[in-house]
Amino acid sequence: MADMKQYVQDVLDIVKKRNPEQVEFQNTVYEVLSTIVPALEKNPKYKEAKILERMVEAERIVIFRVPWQDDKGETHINRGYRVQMNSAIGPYKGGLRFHPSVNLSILKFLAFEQVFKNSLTGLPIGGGKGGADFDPKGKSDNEVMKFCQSFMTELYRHIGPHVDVPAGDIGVGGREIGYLFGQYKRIRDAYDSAVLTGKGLTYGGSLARTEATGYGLLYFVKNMLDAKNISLKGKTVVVSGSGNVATYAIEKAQEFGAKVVTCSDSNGYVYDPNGIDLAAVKEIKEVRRGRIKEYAASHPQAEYHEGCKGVWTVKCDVALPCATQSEIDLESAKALVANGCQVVGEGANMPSTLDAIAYFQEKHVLFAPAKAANAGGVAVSALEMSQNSERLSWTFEEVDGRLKDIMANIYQNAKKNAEEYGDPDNLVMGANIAAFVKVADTMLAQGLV
Ligand code: NDP
Ligand code: 2IT
Repeated sequence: MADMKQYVQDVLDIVKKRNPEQVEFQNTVYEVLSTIVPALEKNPKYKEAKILERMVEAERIVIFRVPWQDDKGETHINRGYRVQMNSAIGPYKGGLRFHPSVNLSILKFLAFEQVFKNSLTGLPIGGGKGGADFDPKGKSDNEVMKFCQSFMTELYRHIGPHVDVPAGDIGVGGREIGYLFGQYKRIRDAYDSAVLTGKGLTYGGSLARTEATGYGLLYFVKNMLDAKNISLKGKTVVVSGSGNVATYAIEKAQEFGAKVVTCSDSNGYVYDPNGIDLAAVKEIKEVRRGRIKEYAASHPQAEYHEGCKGVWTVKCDVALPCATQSEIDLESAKALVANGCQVVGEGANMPSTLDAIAYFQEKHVLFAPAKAANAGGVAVSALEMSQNSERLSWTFEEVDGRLKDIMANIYQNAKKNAEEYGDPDNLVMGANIAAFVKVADTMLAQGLV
C-alpha cells in the first residue's frame, strides 16, 4: 500500500509543479487520486504504464481570442478555451461555460471530472470542457449571438461529431447552443447534428435533455435512500441555484413528495416556508432572465436574503447544491449538520470543498458525489448523439426511462466498488474507482498514445 500511496503523492507533486496556482485543478486531481490507491494496488500495471501521469495531462488544450461588438458598436475581447482531456472511451464530451470567473484552472478541473463522470455513464464518451470569460448577464440576445458566432468561428476547427461534442453548462443554455449550432453549420456547410448537444427540439435536440441533470440527481439520491429505507416524502430540502440543474432538481424533488424551501442565485437566496413555487421561478429565470430576488416581491410569505452562502444555514433534511463549485465550505457543512441535514446530493460540479466532504463523511451524512449524481445531463447528451446518428427522436418516456436506468446503474456500480474496497457507504471512493478502472483499462488496451 505504501508503494501506491507514494506513487499517488509523486503524481500530485508533479501536478502541483506543472500547474502552479491552478488550485481548482490540483484539488480535483487530489480528490480522485487520493481515493483510488486500493485499485492501483490491485493492478500494478497502471503504475508501470504511467497511467496517472498520462491522465493528469490533457491530450490537447486550445486557447483563443474571441472579439465581438456590443449593440453600441464597442469592441470587446474575451478569451475562449477548449480542454480536450481524455478520448480513451469516446470523443471528448462536456459542456461550455460562459462566466466571468472562467479560467484554465476551472476548465481543467471540470474536464478532469468529466472524464470520470462520462466513464460512469456506461456510454462511449471521453471527457472535455470549454468556455469563455464572457458574462451573458445583462447582454441583449443580439450581443449573445454575436459572441457565440465569434466563439464558434474558432472553435469549429477543433470539434465534430466524432472528435469533440460540446454542450451547455453555466451561462450556456438552449439560446446559446442554437447560435453556436447555426454558426457551425454555416462554416462547415454540413448538417452535423451531433456536433453539439442540448439542441432545440426542432433541430435534433432530445426530449428530457433540459430536465436530465436535475431529474438524474433525484433518481440517484432516491436510489441511495431506498437502500437505507428512507423516503423523500415529507423531507425538507434546501436547494442552491436557480438555473437549469436547480430548476429540474426542485421539480423532481417535489414530485417525490419533498418540500423544497429554498433556491438562490449569485446575489442571494429565497426561503419560502410554504415550499418553492416552481412556476414562478421558471417565469423569473427562464422567461424574464431576472433575479431570484423578484420571487419575494410576488410571494409575501417568502424571505429574500442577500448573499448566497446563508442558504446552508436553513434547517433541512436534505441539501442539494446546484449552483457552482466550492459553494459548501467546511463552515457551511458544519451548519448543515448542526441543523439536522442527513443527506447531501451534489448537482453542481465539486460544490463541496475537500474538507466539507471529509466532514460529511465523518458525520455519516449520506453523500452523493457530483461525478456520479449529476451524470444524468451528459448521459442524455450521449442519448441525443445516438438519436442524431439514427436520425430519429425518442419519446420523453423512452429517454426518461433510460435516464432512470443509467442513474440506477451508476449508483449500483459506485456502491459495489465501495463495498468491494471495504468502505460500503463511501460513494466518493466507489464512484472514483469504478470510473478510473474503466478509463485506465481502456488506455492500457490502446497502447502508449
Ligand atoms: P445555469 O447557468 O443554468 O445556472 C447556474 C446557477 O448557479 C444560477 O442560479 C447562478 O446564479 C448560480 N451561480 C453561478 N455561479 C455562481 C457563483 N459563483 N456563486 C453563486 N451562484 C452562482 O447553470 P447550470 O444549472 O447548468 O449549472 C449549475 C451547476 O451544475 C454547475 O456547477 C455546472 O457545472 C453543473 N452541471 C450542469 C449540467 C448541465 O447539464 N447543465 C450537468 C452537470 C453539472 P446567477 O444567475 O446569479 O449567475
Ligand atoms: O458538467 C456536465 O456534465 C455538463 N455540463 C453537461 C455536459 C454535456 O456534454 O452534456
